Amino acid sequence: MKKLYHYVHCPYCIRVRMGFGLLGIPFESHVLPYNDEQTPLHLTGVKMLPIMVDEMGVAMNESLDILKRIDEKQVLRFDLIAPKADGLESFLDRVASPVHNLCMPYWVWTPEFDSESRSYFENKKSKKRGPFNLLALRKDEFLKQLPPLMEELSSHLSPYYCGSEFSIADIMVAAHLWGLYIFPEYQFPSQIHDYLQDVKKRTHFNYHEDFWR
Ligand SMILES: N[C@@H](CCC(=O)N[C@@H](CS)C(=O)NCC(=O)O)C(=O)O
Repeated sequence: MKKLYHYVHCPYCIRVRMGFGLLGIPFESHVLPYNDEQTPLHLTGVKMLPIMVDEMGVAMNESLDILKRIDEKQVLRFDLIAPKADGLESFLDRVASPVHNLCMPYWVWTPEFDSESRSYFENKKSKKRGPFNLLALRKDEFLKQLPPLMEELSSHLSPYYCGSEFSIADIMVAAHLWGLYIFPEYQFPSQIHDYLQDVKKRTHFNYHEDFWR
């Protein structure tokens, strides 16, 4: 069986979990503590997850490369993204900033983290974003950035990001937005919530499953 090394909150890791789920490929799940540098460095030479290790023991990283490798029958329809690729990448970049600023202070209190990995994560992330207590105080500023982004997303959905067919683009969008469900004062517009729930259903995604094993 393939092994997947991942962080529960990480959108790139969620992409791969969703892809495995959509394709019905079972995998051995390994949630690594964020401060474990040794395991990813040993597997790929880079401290970055997700990492998939195949049945032959070959390790690879990069979420989209992993998904292309496991998608033998091209169910994920990477071909549909090309005309929308720039817009999609730009949307993901712009939405990541408020999502991460709002959610990081909450993610670190989920069972994925212990005190050491929490300190490691906050030390690393606060270099760019500032301390998490200040991020939490600035929540209104970040919340205000979300409605125009949700409207932009909404204008692309008909009902899926690339048109009538579900594709990898929907997994990329949903994986980036999923973490926002943790933020207590944010509610997705109902169309976006329904869209995310549809992606969840198709991909048999269960965000919390590794927490309660
Ligand atoms: N391009 C990579 C990005 C993966 C990535 O950025 N992973 C982050 C977690 S969200 C990571 O492993 N960071 C390690 C660290 O900052 O210590 C992909 O698509 O897989």
